[in-house]
Amino acid sequence: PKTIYLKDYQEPDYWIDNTELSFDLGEEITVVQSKLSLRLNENKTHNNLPPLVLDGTDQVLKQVLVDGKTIEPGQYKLTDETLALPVTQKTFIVEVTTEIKPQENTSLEGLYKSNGMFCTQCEAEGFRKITYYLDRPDVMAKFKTTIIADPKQYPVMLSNGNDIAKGEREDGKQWVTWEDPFKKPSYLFALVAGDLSNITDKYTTCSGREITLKIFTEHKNIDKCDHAMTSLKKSMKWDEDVYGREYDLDIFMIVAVDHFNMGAMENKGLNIFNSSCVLAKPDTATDNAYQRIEAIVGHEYFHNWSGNRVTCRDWFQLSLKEGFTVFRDAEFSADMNSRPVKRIEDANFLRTAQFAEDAGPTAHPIRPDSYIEISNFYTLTVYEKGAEVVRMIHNIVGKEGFRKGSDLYFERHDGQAVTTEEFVKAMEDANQVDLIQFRRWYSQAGTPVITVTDQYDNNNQQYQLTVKQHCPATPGQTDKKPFHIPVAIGLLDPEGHDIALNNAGDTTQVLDVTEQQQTFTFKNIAQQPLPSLLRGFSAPVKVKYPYSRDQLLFLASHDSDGFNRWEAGQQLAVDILEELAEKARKNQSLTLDDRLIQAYRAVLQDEQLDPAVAAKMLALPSEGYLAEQAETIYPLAIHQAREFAKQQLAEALSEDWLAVYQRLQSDKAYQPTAADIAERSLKNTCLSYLSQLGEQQLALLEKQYQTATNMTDKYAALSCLVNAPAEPAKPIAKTALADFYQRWQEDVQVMEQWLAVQANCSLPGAFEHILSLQEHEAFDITNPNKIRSLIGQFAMNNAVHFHQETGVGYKLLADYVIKLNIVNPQIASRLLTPLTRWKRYGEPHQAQMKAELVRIRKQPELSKDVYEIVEKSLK
Ligand code: B3K
Ligand code: ZN
Repeated sequence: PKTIYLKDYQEPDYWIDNTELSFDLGEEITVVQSKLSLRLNENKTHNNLPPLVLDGTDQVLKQVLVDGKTIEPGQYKLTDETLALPVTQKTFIVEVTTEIKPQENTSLEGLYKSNGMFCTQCEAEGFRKITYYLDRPDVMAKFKTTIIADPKQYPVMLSNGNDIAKGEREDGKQWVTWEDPFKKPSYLFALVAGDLSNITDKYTTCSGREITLKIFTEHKNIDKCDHAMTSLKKSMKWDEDVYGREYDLDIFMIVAVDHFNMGAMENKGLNIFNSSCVLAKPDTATDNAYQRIEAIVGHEYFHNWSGNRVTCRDWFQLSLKEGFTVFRDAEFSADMNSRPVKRIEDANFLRTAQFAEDAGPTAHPIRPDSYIEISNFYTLTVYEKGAEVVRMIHNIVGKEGFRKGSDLYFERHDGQAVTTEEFVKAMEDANQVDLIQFRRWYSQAGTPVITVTDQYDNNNQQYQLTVKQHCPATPGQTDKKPFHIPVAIGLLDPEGHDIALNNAGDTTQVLDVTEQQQTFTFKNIAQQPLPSLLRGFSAPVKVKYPYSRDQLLFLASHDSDGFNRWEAGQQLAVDILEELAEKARKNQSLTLDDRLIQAYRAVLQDEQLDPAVAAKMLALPSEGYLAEQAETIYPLAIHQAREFAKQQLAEALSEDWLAVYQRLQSDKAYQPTAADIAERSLKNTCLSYLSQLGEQQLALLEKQYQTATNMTDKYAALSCLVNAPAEPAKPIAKTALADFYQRWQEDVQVMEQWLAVQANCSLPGAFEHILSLQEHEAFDITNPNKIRSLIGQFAMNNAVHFHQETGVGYKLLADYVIKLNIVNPQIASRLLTPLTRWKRYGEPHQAQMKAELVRIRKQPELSKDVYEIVEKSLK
């Protein structure tokens, strides 16, 4: 397989101005006809007219015409991936007829079928599986699409833009034509045809235009669309209020599809969603699902400007649209719900998963330099770290400055395909700031580590912070230049109050760290302070400062920065858990440091605390986060240490858990509001500790399972029952799982949850049970959600069983990678992630994980997707 480099980017030889498509959808064969108006790219110098080289795969070419004249097979050149045509004019029309078989397309890329309905996924390079085309994001055309199908099976036929004509053919088939007035790259094309219901609503934009909103699903799911519709209207309003961005077409449509490789897709005017990211009702969806739906509906909607109106020049620029849009959706969620909690969740996720990616064999900058398969670059780095980079710019130029910058960006580049450079430039130009050094965040991979030391001079009343930065080497990048890191800090006096850092009385200051080592001096500091570092997680870096456990305990109860209060508690827990894990590994006896119990007690007894924040503060760092912190990972020791701490906390604070649990009982009707979600999350956190307490609390779990009137509470109880260590819990859990299945076996989304709760169970015997679930009716290897629920959850979140010492967990995962390599390469390559981290594990894990990677590499016909990841991991 060939590597593509950013440095080789060249504009295309030809542009496409207009694209007319027709799809005759059939059960055996689908016939695709395209008519493209082409024009020589005069920006480039050409000696003579170069051939037109179109991208295309997995289709049968039936006919080619140029300016109405047939091109015979001898005159064109066809390969597995391209069709080259001779060119004689500067502008010309190409007409191509091809045949495809969507019903056999299991890659879920291009045109495929899901539960009998036709749908598409074109980003990044799926359009070339539909027809021959210049399938690259800098080629932007106006699309007109006609869909022809049997109206009995496919009464609903949708594409981008507005429907402008429809009719019936003599053979009884129906046709409809859609026209999209906005130029777009092929990756934003979409088509849907099926027997669907919809809910309809209206939105009046800030300039008074009325937009029709529609959400389409299979008939049985029509009662699950309301939350997505509400979320859509909130998103439209928010983008007007915060960014001044108005919707542009007269109709906006969302379609829910069961078979989908990722969360959703922002096709112009016709977003296609994984049904799990759009469908919800109180008795089948959890609070998590409700919040995820709001975030993803927002994300895809926001792409209409950050991605569609202004798109990417090439796929190396992916973070231009994704980093920016993740930042936008995070701010939207923060505005709709709890801001500190959203920040805690995002930082926690980044530090667990993205930091691991940045420290592994597939580390890459948010703007990568090369790729083999672009699908492999829809990563946490491009998305989540990309969003953090945009957030840093936001913090550097301030809220108003950022708005000036985004206005300038949209105004300058509307209708264009641009690079991350244009984004940074607009921010600079609108604010007269210098982001030269800051640009290194786009080109250098790896997580910088800042090491902070301090010195207090009592005589001069001066305090000094010395900050050193270092970024570990990543593949292909050994010498890193210093980053521009905005480090927000505060200083606490011995009573725990913030010290004013300047005459204006500011108590948080951003230090612009730009050098390898820098010292910052604070004057008029009356007593030795305690620093609160990287407040609000102001940069995606690791911080090292030699806090004692007592100091962390102090910060956890006094820091005025909500994020850092949580963070201090986490650091305290990490420090204690690391020591426990080390002892567990050496088979020494374990005792829990009383300071952790004190910290938890303080949170439990503080009735003023926002319950959402309290729930976060009462959650131990995940095994994944602890693994990320470790020099060498011993997953079983980490698990043992964490379970021990959980048990000790449950016992030591049993009365507090129960008191808070009881205080939060409520018979309010379910509403997914921030306040209610917060209370449920604290209540169910208490329940999970109570579930550690053996027989005495089983009745409580059982009661919540049976009487819950919403899925959040029901699922929390189910999960606690399934994971309760006490022997008498086993039969109750078994009955609950069976009951849950009986009740919701017809509901696809609930069944995903049912598989996941079992895949996550770390109790003895759970692995055999997981193996048996592969044969269960509720599982289906052709459905990515089911793979993620059972196999993905098992490998990512069930360390004891995945990392068991016989290596059978690794083998299970590798077997799926091998099967999916043929069926669905994108999912295969994603699933592989946990194995790629082999170098960080102690033995016997390391050798066994590597052996499975080697076995995968030996498979015949490795897809580009899997090949690239395996190859990089074994280097
Ligand atoms: N842009 C799509 C992701 C497409 C992934 C293709 N392999 C969803 C999103 O980020 O909004
Ligand atoms: Zn996106």
